[in-house]
Amino acid sequence: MILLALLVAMAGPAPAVAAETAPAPATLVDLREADAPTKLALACLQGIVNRGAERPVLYCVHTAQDRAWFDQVYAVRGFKPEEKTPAEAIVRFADRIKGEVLYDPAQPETVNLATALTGLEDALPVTAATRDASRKLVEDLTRFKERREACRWAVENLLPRCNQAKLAVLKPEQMGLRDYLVAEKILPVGLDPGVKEEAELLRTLLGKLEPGALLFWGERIGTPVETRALFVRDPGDAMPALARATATRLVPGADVANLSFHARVPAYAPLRQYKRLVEHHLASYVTFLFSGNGNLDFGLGRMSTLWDDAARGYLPLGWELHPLLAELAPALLSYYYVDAWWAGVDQFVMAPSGAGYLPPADPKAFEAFVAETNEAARRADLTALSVIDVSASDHDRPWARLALQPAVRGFLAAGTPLGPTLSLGKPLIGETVRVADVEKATEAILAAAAKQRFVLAVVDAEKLTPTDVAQIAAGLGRGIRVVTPYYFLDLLGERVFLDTVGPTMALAKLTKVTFSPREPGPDEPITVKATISGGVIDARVKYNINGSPDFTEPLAKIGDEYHATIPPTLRGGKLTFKVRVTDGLFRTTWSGECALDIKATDSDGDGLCDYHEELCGLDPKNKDTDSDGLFDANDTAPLVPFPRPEGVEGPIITAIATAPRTPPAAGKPMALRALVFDPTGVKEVTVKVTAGERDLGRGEMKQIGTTQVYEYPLPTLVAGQTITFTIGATNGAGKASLVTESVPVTVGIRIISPPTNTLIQRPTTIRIQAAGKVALVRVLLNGFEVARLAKPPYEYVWNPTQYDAATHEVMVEAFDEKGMLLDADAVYLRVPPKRR
Ligand SMILES: [Ca+2]
Ligand SMILES: [Ca+2]
Repeated sequence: MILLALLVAMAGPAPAVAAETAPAPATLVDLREADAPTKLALACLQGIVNRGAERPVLYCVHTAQDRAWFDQVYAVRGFKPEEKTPAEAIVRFADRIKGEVLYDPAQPETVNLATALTGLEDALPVTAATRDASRKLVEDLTRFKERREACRWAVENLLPRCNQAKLAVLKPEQMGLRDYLVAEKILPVGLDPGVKEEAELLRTLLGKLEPGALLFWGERIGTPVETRALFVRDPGDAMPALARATATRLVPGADVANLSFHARVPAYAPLRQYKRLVEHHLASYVTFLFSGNGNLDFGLGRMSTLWDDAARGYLPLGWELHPLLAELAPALLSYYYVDAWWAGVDQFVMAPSGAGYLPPADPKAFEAFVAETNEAARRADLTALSVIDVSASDHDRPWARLALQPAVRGFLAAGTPLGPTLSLGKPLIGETVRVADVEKATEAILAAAAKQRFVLAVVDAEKLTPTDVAQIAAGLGRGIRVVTPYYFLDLLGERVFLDTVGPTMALAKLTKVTFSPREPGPDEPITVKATISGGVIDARVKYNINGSPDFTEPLAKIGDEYHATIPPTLRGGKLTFKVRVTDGLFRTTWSGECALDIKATDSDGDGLCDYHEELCGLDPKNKDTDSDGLFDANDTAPLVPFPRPEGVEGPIITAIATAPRTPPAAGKPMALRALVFDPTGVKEVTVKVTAGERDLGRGEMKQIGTTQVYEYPLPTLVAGQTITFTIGATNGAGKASLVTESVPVTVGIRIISPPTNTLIQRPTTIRIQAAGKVALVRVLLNGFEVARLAKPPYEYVWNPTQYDAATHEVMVEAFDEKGMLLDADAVYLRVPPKRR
């Protein structure tokens, strides 16, 4: 039995590709089969021609992933690929080549020197075999017979002419990064910090750079535990220690390519995160963080593979992103952000440790590091920080200073064994479980959750995928809730505060909520301001767009007011929000609901506004960009035609689901929905509903508006039944198709009175109806349990005189005898101001 969630299909297209009016040609060279001298020549040429260009013009394919990025992000965002061989590309850009630099493949360090020189002289690196005598010979590097000698010459003669704010330590065989080195005139050296004399030379070299200089290191760094071990044992001259000692910002990463291209294409969507709200009345919380250990190439390589995993987008997950990607690959970063916006469950955390792999030891450099980290957090909305602690004492710990930065929201300290705590009011937790094996991790999380309420599970991204994590999550049971990193930190902060400070008599009063602008477009953030007096433990905005799941932003105190920014909705429609305040007695109150229309043009009338379609690379004037019959708004891959299932000649019937929830709940009004489409159009859709042998009715499924979703109202269902739907449809060509799906009916609970938004002035009975085998009904007021009802009638008398004049949430939950949550329902009730 497969029931696709309708919401997923309704959520619309996959990310991140867009058409602009005049495509710019980009030369695409496949280097996967090329020899080393060709790769070097092309990477250097790429740096020369992309440097300073308004739009980059040369893209090299070193790996399949390079090709995938071009196709996913650039080919449909106004870049027209012109595939050329390496030789053709050199001819194409011959006028940009001012000479040649001769190097010796037998003396690998001359490759690094040649890279620097081609950057300085706009020359092409050549060997004796590839030398073109018609071009001027700028420099002959074949005189160098020894690595250190070559490096010393480079430090004396090239470094003064090179970029003083960036350096690279690179093995000569690494080609990917070289285009960027050439474009930015960065000197690469092949020094090994593990060799004593070379470490000294490297130390001298780093000392000549500007404070806070970036050090690109062509190696992939290990786990934070390994880094910590390095410092505990002996800092020695390992690269992280050397960078920390010389106040350079280490940027590790082995497979990085095309940065001269990526860095010159701006982000095409706001780099803002959308944070799913989770109500907090369950026992323990776990957050999974996919960690790339702070390597720059994680976001460019391995993460994009994991991103395509079938389970990604269905389970709340955290992903570490290197903050420099906002500068070095903004368009690729927007790809992740737009995609995360669709799914609503992926969140990004700043990779360790902010504006450099490790905070520098030098106090002055550290201040600069802190300011840079705050700026990076603000720029890409990466306000949860993954930090590595290699300090000997609490005094030196980086998070205390970072916690004072306004953009920093909390810390996840990978590799550090540390329970949940607060650092200057900002939540902080160490790694509870390292996830490298499904079974062991499941056991470890269960064991940890028995001891502490919050579990940070850091996932080894090299070994495990989102599918593996979904398997772990399934093994945790209902007592442990998987949440995104941001809400995890918010809940943790609130909990630790309550545990350490305890309830206080500081009562809070929410008196006013305003927002601006009054008529925002889909690309504009919305600022919400609230006036709250008294002691506030937590204040936040809860919002949704067109009935989406709820998202949240915290309100931060600015002057006398509290402010939050709702990110741009990216689509037109109705935005609704409420403000929730929790005070010192852990009482929560809600504001009334604010609703505003986000005005946006939808030229083709498919339900997606033009701005939204442009973001996603769709044709705003064609409701079915790939002509597969499925409108863009319903198409999860709107640029790739939907493959017609074998043997199906009539319309494609998919995303069969019951609403408002699947599986259907007993005793509640329910409807059946299906997405039905065909390139020739759909003529008729009918359904037959049965429970075992019993006929529960049949009829026509009606199209909802002009969407491709068809609906049929269901009779009242009984828990324990299995319902079978047989849907038939015919298309414009008269061909028919038939699909059958079965689903069991589960328990349903609902509040039958009073209805939501009722004004409550005197003690009022909340009447609850539960259908099916229910062992327990819980009643929660503003998230806190006020009653447990073991048998019907399920009723609770609520006395509003003890509550503030505000909107209050009443939630009911049904559990089975094993304590599994079966269903829930909620209403909002208003208490008017009291008369004296
Ligand atoms: Ca449209
Ligand atoms: Ca389509």
